This record gives sequence, C-alpha cells and structure tokens, in this order.
Amino acid sequence: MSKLLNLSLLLLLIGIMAKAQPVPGADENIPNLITFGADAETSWGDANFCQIIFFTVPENHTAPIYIKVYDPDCGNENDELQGEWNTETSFSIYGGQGSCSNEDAKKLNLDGDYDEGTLLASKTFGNDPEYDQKWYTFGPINPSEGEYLPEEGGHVFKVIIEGVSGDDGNMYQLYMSTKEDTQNAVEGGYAFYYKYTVRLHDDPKEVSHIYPYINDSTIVSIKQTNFDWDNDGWIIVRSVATAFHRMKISNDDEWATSMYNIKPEEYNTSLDIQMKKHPSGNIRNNNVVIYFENQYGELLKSYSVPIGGVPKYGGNPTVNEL
Ligand SMILES: [Ca+2]
Ligand SMILES: [Ca+2]
Ligand SMILES: [Ca+2]
Ligand SMILES: [Ca+2]
Repeated sequence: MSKLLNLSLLLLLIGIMAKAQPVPGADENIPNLITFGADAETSWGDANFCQIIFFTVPENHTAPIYIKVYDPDCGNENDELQGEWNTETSFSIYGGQGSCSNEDAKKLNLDGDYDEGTLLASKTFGNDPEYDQKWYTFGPINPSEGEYLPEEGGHVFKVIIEGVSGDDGNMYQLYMSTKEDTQNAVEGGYAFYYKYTVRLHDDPKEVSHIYPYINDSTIVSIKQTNFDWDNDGWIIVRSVATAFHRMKISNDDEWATSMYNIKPEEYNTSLDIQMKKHPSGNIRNNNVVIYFENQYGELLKSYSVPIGGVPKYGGNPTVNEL
C-alpha cells in the first residue's frame, strides 16, 4: 500500500472512534459469535471450531487495555446445548512479532503458524455458571505487547477462540476496553477479522451486516464463501455503486460461493453485505460461516465498524428492496 493510501486509511480509521470495539459491532447487528466444541457436527454451523479476531490499539494510546468476553462459558443461557453441557472453549490473546502479520493467521484453516506470537493470556471455560451472562476480563495488557503494524496505525492483538472438546455451541461477544470493570471503548481502536462464524437472529425482521473493506485498486472481483446457511433468506451486496446484488447461499452442512465484480467507485470503501432471513421465520438458531477473497485468493478484512461508515448507495434510491 502506498504512503498516501496509508494516510487516507488512518484518517478514516480515526473517524470510526468510539463504537469500534464491540465484536460483533453495533452496525453489524449480529447477536453473537459462536464456536462449537471440536466434537460437534459441522451441520450445526461451525466448519472448523475456531475463530480469530484482531484488535488494533492506535499508536497514541499507551495506557493499558482490557479484552473482555461476554458469556465465555458454554452452558445455561446464551449457548447451544447438544445432549449434555460438556464443551470446553479456550480464549487466548497473542501479541508480539508475527502474531498478526503471519500469513497463516490470515488463512482459513488451523495450519502452520496461525498461533505465532507471544501468548499473553489464556483461559479455558466449560459449563461455568459464574461466567454465565457475565463478562470475563483479560488484562491489564500493555498496548506495546501487541504487534506493531504501521499499516494498521498501531499495535495489534490476536484473539484465538478454539472449541477444545465437547459438542455444544459457545456463543459470546468480545470487547476491547480501557477499563477493567466496564465497557469503555479505546478511542480510535478497532476490530477486524478474515472469517466470521456467527449466530443469526431468529427474528426475520432483523437484518445483519458484514463490512469487508476494498483496500486495493487492483481488486477486480471478490468471491464470497458461506457455509451451512440452511437456505435462510438472502445475502445481498449493497455499496456506494450497487443498489442490490444477490449472492448465493448454502444449504444445510454445505458450502456455497459466488462472485461480485468490484466497481471503481468501490475502492477505499466498505461493502455492506446484508444478511436477510427468510420472512417465514421458520429457521431458528441459524449458525453460519462467511468470508471473502479477492481474485488472488487472499482473504479480505472485514471491520466490526465499517471503515468510512456504512456505504450509501449513490444511485436511484428506489432500487433498494427485494
Ligand atoms: Ca454436549
Ligand atoms: Ca452461557
Ligand atoms: Ca457462551
Ligand atoms: Ca446453519
């Protein structure tokens, strides 16, 4: 990326500010992340029982930060039971050289050095009532313990969530905070990821969103891949230049892919990938996986708060519904 592009990205990131640290983010309107135990069936919606989320602390923030997990246990409320509760999930925070820049950490499968870096903190949760519908707090963490990446504008931390054993679905949310006891956003901080495994809403009126960022003018097309969508409604691309473009969705325990051609106006903007449920509302507890690649097969980053804001379609405003 050129220096000029770096600067414009940074200015956009500064514009994100305070909403940036919950994962899933407010604009995403996704109820929870989900990771199943390693003994689960993939037909329940998790393809590989692992999730990786990155948090960036801006260079000018030097005070300690905390990484918090809501409902880290797998039991009782806010989790998916299969048989009896028997699932263990580990949450691990990495920093230091290579933790976030290693190519293996940006890939889909747990191959090679995806867990490179310094392990700063880790905890494994089972069916722990004391953490049910409660926050667990990692930290204090010194921002300098993250990997310094100038292209991200600061120090980056990697959070790996792995379903160690069992077959239940662990639902949770993450938050980067300046405070131990409350959720207080790090100004200018943000979260991003290359792949999302999430629980969709049950209410068909709710629309969820993912915001991949088109960072590079050499991107001519993207390929979306989704897993176990259960034929539940529609995935739609909306952007500054596209009112409506339908993407292919998968059935139970299946993968689906489709392409979208990038328009010049979309460089340096986020796409708004809208996930609309089937209006029957018959499909409940729908867990899904989704990711995006450019034409070189490199995964695109999505930000929990869209860079540059939610893109507004600039054409005929009446062309916007199914
Ligand atoms: Ca179980
Ligand atoms: Ca729980
Ligand atoms: Ca949970
Ligand atoms: Ca599903």
